[in-house]
Amino acid sequence: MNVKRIQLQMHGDVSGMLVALEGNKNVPFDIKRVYYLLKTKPDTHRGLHAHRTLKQLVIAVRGSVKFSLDDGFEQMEVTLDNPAQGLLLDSMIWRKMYDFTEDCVLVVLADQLYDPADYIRDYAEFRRLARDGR
Ligand code: T46
Repeated sequence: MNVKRIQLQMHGDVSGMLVALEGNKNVPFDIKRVYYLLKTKPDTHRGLHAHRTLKQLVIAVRGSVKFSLDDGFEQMEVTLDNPAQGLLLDSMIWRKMYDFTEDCVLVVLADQLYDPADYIRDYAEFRRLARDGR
């Protein structure tokens, strides 16, 4: 599956810690957009879509969340709970995020601007497109 964990360097000194994100360096694309998810209500899920072409790097800078991922052929579960670890999601990955802790903040870096037309929100359509693409 085109999903990868990326280890990010944690810089630190006596005053605290810092993680730097740089396009085409530790983030493997040109960063066009940054957004964050926060205050997700307990016992709800988010996502339930795939992107036609968008690539993203997701980091739980606070708290934790689980991802259920599917490329149309196989499924995997990933827990994000470490601000020094990114989850690289390629295009055509169906995602559902769940089990958000109350304090969870997810920072997302994207290689494209927001485009609602890039979303596939119907799982049957996603699976058909994913399988046709191979
Ligand atoms: C993903 C996960 C981790 C915008 O106006 N601009 C934006 O850049 C984005 C991403 C969303 N929005 C609006 C569209 C909706 O009215 O914010 C609202 C919530 O967006 P969405 O339903 O897409 O949010 P999530 O939490 O289901 O998913 C988002 C990303 O869309 C998705 O690509 O991987 O975060």
